[in-house]
Amino acid sequence: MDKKITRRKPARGAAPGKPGSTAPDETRAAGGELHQHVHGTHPALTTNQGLVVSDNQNSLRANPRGPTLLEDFILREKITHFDHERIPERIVHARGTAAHGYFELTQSLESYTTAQVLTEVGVKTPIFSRISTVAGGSGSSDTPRDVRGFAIKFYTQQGNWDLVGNNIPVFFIQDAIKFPDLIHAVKMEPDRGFPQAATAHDTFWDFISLTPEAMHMVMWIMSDRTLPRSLRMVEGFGIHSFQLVNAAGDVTFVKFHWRPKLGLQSTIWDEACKIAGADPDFHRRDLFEAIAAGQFPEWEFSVQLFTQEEADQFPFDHLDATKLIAEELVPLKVIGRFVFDRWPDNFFTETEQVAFCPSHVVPGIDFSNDPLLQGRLFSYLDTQLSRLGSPNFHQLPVNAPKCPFGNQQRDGHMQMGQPLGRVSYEPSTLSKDSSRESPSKGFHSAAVPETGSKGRIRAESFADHYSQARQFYLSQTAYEQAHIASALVFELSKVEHLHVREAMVAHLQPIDADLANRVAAGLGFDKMPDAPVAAAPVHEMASSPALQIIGKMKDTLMGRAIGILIADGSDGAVIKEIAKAATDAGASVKIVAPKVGGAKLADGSMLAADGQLAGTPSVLFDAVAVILSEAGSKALSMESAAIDFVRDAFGHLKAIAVDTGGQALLRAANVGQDAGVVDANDKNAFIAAAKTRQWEREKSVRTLA
Ligand code: HDD
Repeated sequence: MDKKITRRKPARGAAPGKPGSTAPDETRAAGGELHQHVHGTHPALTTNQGLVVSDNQNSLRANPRGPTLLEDFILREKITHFDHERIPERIVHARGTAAHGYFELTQSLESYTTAQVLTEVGVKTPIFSRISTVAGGSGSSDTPRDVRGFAIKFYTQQGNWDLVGNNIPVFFIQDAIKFPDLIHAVKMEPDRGFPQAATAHDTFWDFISLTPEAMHMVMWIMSDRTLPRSLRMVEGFGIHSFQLVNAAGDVTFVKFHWRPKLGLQSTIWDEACKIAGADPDFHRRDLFEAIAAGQFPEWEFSVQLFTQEEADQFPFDHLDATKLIAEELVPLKVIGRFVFDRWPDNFFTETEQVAFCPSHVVPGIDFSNDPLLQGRLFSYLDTQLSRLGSPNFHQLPVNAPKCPFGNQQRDGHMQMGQPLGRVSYEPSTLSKDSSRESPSKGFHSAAVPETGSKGRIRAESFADHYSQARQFYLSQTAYEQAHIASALVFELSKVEHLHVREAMVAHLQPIDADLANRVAAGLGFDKMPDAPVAAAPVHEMASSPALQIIGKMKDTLMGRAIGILIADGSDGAVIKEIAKAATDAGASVKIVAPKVGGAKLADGSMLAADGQLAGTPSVLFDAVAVILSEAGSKALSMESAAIDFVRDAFGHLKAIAVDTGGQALLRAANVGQDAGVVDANDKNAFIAAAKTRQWEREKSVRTLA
């Protein structure tokens, strides 16, 4: 809303009521137009020094049409502050969305750890969590094919614990020293400044084709895991093994997992691309609207616990971040849940300034020797210094612990505290109340023995790069396998260098010969490139259905959206029935009409629309209903937005409820009939079909690899 300022005195040299003038009892909006005064208790607008500003519309000029004076310290303060509004965006994960919430422990891990956040059942620990894409800049869209970062800051009574994970349980590389190369390869190519937020380009695949350890992650990023339907429908993983340490100093390895209450769900690639155009803020808006509606997103929090002796039996090294421990091998133990229940008050001060560091742990949680994690322990603190510009970034409200904290660190840029007394060192005898170390309560690193020779050596146990990639691919449903193969064809088709395409197809052979054949055929190869010489034999691993998305979808419409397309003459009773059935099933419903003012229904009443047809395509919904009169259908058959609405819904494998009148629009759009296209009067059939995608339909709408 425009800020309005009351003028008490006409400005010198300007006529009352004209631009540049100020008349009593009138207000002027920033644009200069005059408004009636809005009564209220507005505090005075001041400079940052507390000086009340008399005029926020005009800078100080030598005369009304003369030059602006350097003397205008009010203008200079305002513009200077504005010029410095942005801080460097995150080098990765620049685009993100965050929320406040709480973590509630339901099962104590007391025998494993001294971390109170994992031992005090029923205690609600405040959290702040940020979910992000990786490759794009902060203004990029929400739905590129990309990993989602999922960072959680637990404000525990023993200090802040940051769990900085992703929605995929493995990573591209085994050693942190490769991270800058990986990120340079995936980001916009440096000479041309594109593509934004995309892996489908030469430098990414060139680097990946030279990095066999990335092959497991390649399977995950080419799967629909990187196309989430909603941030409320992604899993999260701490990825690395961490160590839990109990009161006796015993160590147990742990991996952290969190699973969404709404189940997993993804979009179709073509749909994700179209969403980016229709609503670049699709995920951010979805989370905002869900929290505003009181539908608080929730995740189940679990651990996988295992000992060194058990780890020694695994056919892979758990310190290698390109490997996961299948749920079938070490089951997940559910120990709690977390909920997002409050949107930040201010995007910049919270979502932008939040600083996560994997090095932020609490007593009872320790790191493992995973070389990727070890490098991360350095990188994040360094990044915060560069982004936030001060070693006092922990004093920002979103970053400050919610338990007492203090030490003898002093001064620095933007020191906001007011440390008292003459003692700024430890130990001291001069002060009774300065902070001291606490051997009993303090953080102790796990006392694990270390032996061996120093060197830049990758462990032999890290050499198998294909077995888990194969396990992942073979654990997918046929539909998901086809999506992986097609994604590879799409991505590699964007690669200009033939040798890079060939090198990638070569890597697919040890993963699965059929996959390699499908991708080679999709790229139009006339012969299969030679398979690479694998550094370790490929093991056959047990299938793990827990790696699927389809297997982890929930039979629910909770959190899903239904769009109902109407026009003048639509049947209000049918619309009402469908809308009620959908909302009863937990979905949100939006009415889409050619005019946002609504449509005049068959009974003469007006029904307001939530969205205008051209700006509300069916990609924004999980299922649609098309409720039209014959005349309405005929009129919409001439509208490309209406044709696209139904054709995309069909092409994106969504359920479509249609009444007799609406059928004409489906025919005009060449939309076929199948089990997912149901009579609008059979609302139960529609609700059942809307809970899933019509996977069987896919072969009739597109050629998959
Ligand atoms: Fe990282 C940000 C997750 C490897 C260096 N990372 C960042 C964020 C997430 C992750 C979720 C965004 C946090 C936020 O919302 O502010 N990163 C991961 C995961 C990794 C990983 C799950 C592997 C398992 N990262 C990784 C390595 C390095 C970094 C190996 C460097 C050696 N990551 C950074 C960073 C960022 C970051 C440059 C950028 C912004 C920030 O830290 O705060 O330091």
